[in-house]
Amino acid sequence: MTKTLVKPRPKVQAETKRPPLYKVILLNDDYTPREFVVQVLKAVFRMNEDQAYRVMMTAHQKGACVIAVYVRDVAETKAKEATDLGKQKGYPLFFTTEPE
Ligand code: TYC
Repeated sequence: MTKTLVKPRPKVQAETKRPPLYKVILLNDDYTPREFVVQVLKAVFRMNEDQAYRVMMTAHQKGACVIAVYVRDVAETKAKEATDLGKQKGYPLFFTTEPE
């Protein structure tokens, strides 16, 4: 009788490995009304009034603010959604992403 030897296959990747994360960054501009920035942050990033106001003011004063961290696909989708809300109103509001 011949024995078939089955080599144990190494796990392709540990199940515990986490996907790389991406930051969503809000950029300041001179034209978008503060209140509109706050509205967008609340709608797209589920912030409350207080959080949204602080983030908006940080971007306003420093030029940019990291607002959240997600997996790549979610970060890119949210950044585009938020940027598009501004575009619809004719504002240059801009959200970008970068790897953490
Ligand atoms: N600087 C804008 C103004 O004075 C407000 C603003 C804040 C715009 C943050 C964008 O990311 C931003 N109307």
